Formats: sequence, C-alpha cells, structure tokens
Amino acid sequence: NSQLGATIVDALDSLYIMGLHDEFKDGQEWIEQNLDFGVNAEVSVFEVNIRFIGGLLAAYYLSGQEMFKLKAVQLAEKLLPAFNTPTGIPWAMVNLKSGVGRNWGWASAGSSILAEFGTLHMEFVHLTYLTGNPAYYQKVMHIRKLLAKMDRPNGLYPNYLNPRTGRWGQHHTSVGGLGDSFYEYLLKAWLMSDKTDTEARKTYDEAIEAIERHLIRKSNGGLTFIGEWKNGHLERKMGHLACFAGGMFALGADGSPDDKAGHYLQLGAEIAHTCHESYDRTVLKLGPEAFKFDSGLEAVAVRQNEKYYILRPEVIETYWYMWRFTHDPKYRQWGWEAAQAIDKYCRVSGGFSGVKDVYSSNPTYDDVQQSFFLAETLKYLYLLFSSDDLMPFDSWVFNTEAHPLPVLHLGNITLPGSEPSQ
Ligand code: DMJ
Repeated sequence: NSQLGATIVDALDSLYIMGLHDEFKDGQEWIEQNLDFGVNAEVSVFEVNIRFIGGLLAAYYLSGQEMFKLKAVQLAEKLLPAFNTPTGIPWAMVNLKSGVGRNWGWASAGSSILAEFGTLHMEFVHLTYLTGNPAYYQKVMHIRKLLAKMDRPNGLYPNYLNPRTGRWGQHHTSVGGLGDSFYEYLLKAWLMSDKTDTEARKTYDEAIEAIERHLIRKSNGGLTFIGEWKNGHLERKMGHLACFAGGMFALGADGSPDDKAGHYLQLGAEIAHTCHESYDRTVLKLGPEAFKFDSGLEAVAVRQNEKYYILRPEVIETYWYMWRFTHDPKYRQWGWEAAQAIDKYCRVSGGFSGVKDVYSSNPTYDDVQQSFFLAETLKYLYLLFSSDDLMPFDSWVFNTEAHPLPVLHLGNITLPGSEPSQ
C-alpha cells in the first residue's frame, strides 16, 4: 500500500533505451520528489533488489544522473538488516523501517529461497564498485562461499535453504520458479566481471551439467523440456519461467568447457522451440504459466490454475538472445506473433492486463499490469527488432529484470572487501 512506484522505476531504462526521453524525465522527477524508502512496509528483498536497485542502477549508468545512484544506495542500506541471520543467508522479507526480517510461511522448513538469496550478486557488486563500501560485496561473496561448501544431492542445488541451520529444506530443484535466476546470476557474474570471475563460471558449468543430466528430457513428440526434480523423482512439467533458460544456455555457450559451445547453442534453440510450441498450441497464441509432457500431452497446461498468462517476458527473452546469436529470422517472426497476441488480447483501456485462460477464445482479465511488462517484455521485444549495436553484449549484462548493468573492466583494481586477508 506504500507509494513505491514499482512500475515507474522498473520502466525507466526501457524508456531511455527506446528514446522516450520526455517520459524518462517525468519518471525521474517523480522519483526525485516522491520515492521514499523510510516507509513501514515489509518487502521482498529479492524483488526490491531486481526491480528497484537494478532499475535505479541501470537508470544511473544510462543517464549519468547521480540521483538514481543515491536512491539505489539508500534503498540497499535498508535491505542490509535482512542478512542478520545465523548463517548470513538473508531472510526473504524485511521491514524497510524496523529492519526486522522473516521468511515466507509457505517455504519448506522455514527456508530462504535459492532464486531469491542467489539473485543479489550483480547489483551488490555494482553497489560496492560505485560506493567503495565493501559490505555489499562481502554479503554476496559470503553466500557463494557457504553454498560452495555444501553437499549437493546428485550435484543439484535444492531450492530451499534454512538461514538458521544452514541446512537444505525439501529436495526440490527447478530451473523455473524458486531456482531460475540463481543459475542466471552465476553466468552473469562471470560476464559482468569481464570473464575474470572464473569461480562463478565453474559453478555455473557444474550446476548446468547436473541439470542437463537430471532435469532435461525429450518428450515422445521430440520436444526438449526442463522438468522439476522432487525428492528423486522427475516431474515432467515446465513452467513459463523456465523458458528463460533457452537464452541463458545460448549466452553461456561461448566459454563453456570441452568445446561444448555448439551443444549449448543447440540446447537453447530446442528450449526456444518448445516454448514457442507452448504458445502456438493455445487459442490466444500466448503461453500458459506451466505445461506438461505426460500421458500423451505435449506442451499444454492441464490444470485450470496453470492456464493464465500474466504478461511474462521469459519466452520473448529467449527469442531475443537466440536472435542475437543466430540471426535466424524465425525468432523475429515468433516475437512478432507474441507482440500481436499481446496487443490483441491483453490491451485494455488503462494499459495491458494478464489473461486467466489462454485456451479460451473469451478470455477474462486479471486486471493487473505487472511491472515487469514494461521492464522486460516490451524491452526484449524492442531489442529483438533493433540492431545488435544497441546494448551490445560485450559492454552490458542484463539483470534478471532486464536492467542493463555495464561490464566492469576492473583490470588490476580489486573491489573493497575482496582482499585475500578478508
Ligand atoms: C521477473 O520479475 C524476473 O525475471 C524474475 O527473475 C522472475 N520472473 C519475473 C517475470 O516473469
């Protein structure tokens, strides 16, 4: 209920990249005058990091306006109390005013979530880089070190980790929700460090290898999918969220061990194809939240509560990465199909809305425009139809909310907090 203006902050860099400078200025003014983090509100550390800190940092780097940097740092200070746990694994939520943290009631064994505490690295490294304050860098490096010391069942990272005991919760591993951006940030930590953070690259390679071995399968109809591992059993279901992995595999192809670049690019293409099928097999040509590969079913949702589309970006994100790496025109064609479907079925008088059933020709709206629609979905579509020299990959790495952060060419400079004695 607080005036946090998520849509304004999340959309800023999209406006900038699209050359909508008047609208960018309006957003900047609103932030300058209204955005205040001293409110008595309990927020998700992960969501605030990827949307607000990521959004403000990207706006700073693109525009050079100091105000964005100051706001990002003020907000980051408010998140730091979340790390006051016996292990240093942060709570999922923190009250911005009191600093009291806690975890989601639904999470297994009071755990924190892998995709949440594992998706802070990019922003926190930039915060230390910009401020000289070692605290941010140390917090995320501590998480990395702790994870490196833990046993992994079948080489897989479970989605749940208890911040009091430092023990895994339920052995559930997914590349979709709860796990997704942890893997993404390992790869991007390496890319963002100008490929000097080889520890991150190695951790990514090992994690992806285990995922391929245990979670990735081909359906009877020949579609490659990423299932979910639950206590030793593979659930043959893929979430829309997992579709981002096509782009991740393609982005990580270059630099992969044992000359497997071609293999990972191909895997990215196969995931892109499967996710396109999940869109193409619906009435609205928009993808469901989750789809199955079981009992004769191929890339379709079964349960009513998995049939919705909430303006998510992951499939278009993968089209964009695949387009950049292959220039195969089918990715632009698929992106255009999605753009047309969104325009036809999600546009409402006040903006765009999620739809409750992509298999119904008479869809009902959920009446929500998620902030990631402007941050990610429209940005990735715009970039898909732009030339490669707009936000080139050798200079920019996109955070998980599609906020671009520059590659840090640190050369001989060490970040405060990274000295061996510490
Ligand atoms: C976004 O907020 C981020 O991409 C996050 O990592 C997971 N997915 C949502 C959008 O679907």
